[in-house]
Amino acid sequence: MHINRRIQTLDEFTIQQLRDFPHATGELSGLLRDIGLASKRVNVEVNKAGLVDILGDAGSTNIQGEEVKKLDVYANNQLVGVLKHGISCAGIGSEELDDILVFDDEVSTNSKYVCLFDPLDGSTNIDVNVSIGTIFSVYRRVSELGKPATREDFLQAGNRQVAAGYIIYGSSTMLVYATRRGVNGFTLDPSIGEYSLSHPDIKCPPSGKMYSVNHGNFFQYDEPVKRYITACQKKDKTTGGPYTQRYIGSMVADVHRNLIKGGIFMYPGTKDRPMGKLRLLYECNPFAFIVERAGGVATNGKIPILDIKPTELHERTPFFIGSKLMMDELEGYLKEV
Ligand code: AHM
Repeated sequence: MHINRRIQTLDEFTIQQLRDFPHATGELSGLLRDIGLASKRVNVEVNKAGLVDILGDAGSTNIQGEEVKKLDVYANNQLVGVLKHGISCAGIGSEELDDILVFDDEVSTNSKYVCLFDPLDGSTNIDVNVSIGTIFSVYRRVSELGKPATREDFLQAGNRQVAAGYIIYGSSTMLVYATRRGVNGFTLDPSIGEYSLSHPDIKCPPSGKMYSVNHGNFFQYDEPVKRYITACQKKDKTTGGPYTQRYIGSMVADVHRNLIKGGIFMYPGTKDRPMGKLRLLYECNPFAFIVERAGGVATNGKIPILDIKPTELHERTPFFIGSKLMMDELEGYLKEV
């Protein structure tokens, strides 16, 4: 029988990486496997989202007599379930939950990682068949092993992430994750139900042709941001502008595209919401870690996102992320008074 060894599954890949570190315990690989499993279950439900009229609306009872959960609640429950019953996670923080959830059984209290996630980002796009995603972030605990995880484990600066990743439920389903060793992308092969390495060692192009921002908020942005956006639309020999505007309203899709093709994504503060919309712990930190590992840059307009020391689980931050040279150019505008 011929087995195509050129295709490496997510499990094979993480085990291969473990072999390079003989002292590694395999906990991180276990965590990634658990998240991969939860995402496959979410993927099945996301693909059925258009059948809502047949299967029943959220909150109602479907024809099998089962209660239909909103997809973001379903995704949250799947992630909590696998991580609680796995052997690698001492607790979770979720965009869907007000507070952290600490697992207090013996295995979990001896686990060295905590995980934060946005179970279904861009969920307002589900009804219209636009790509959405799951975003996750992994930290090594700072609290004592053998005892329950504490809030301090979750309120660490992004530069202390051990791993971060996302799953994009798009025209194909992909899991992309980063560790200090680099960024790799895996595409779900529906025929075998496995993620297979499709985008090894992803590097964010230093420049690109696309900028992503909500133009509807233009008059709410600070002057330097407005000037930069206006410059993106002008012909410019140094930048190669005008850039193309692309904004899906689903950050996973927007940043994924820019990571692969080059570009810049912005969610600045507005007059009404000076801290913007996006959450530091669940959305910005994981993407900042991934994009920086791939050679890009992420800031809040003043300092690197990864240097921000969080004080609250659900805090928000202005967010600028993308190709290095485009971010340098933006920084020039933001420095102007
Ligand atoms: P959500 O958590 O309610 O899905 O919101 C997050 C999403 C991001 O994916 C996206 O970049 C942003 O909200 C879009 O917001 P806006 O419609 O204000 O531009």
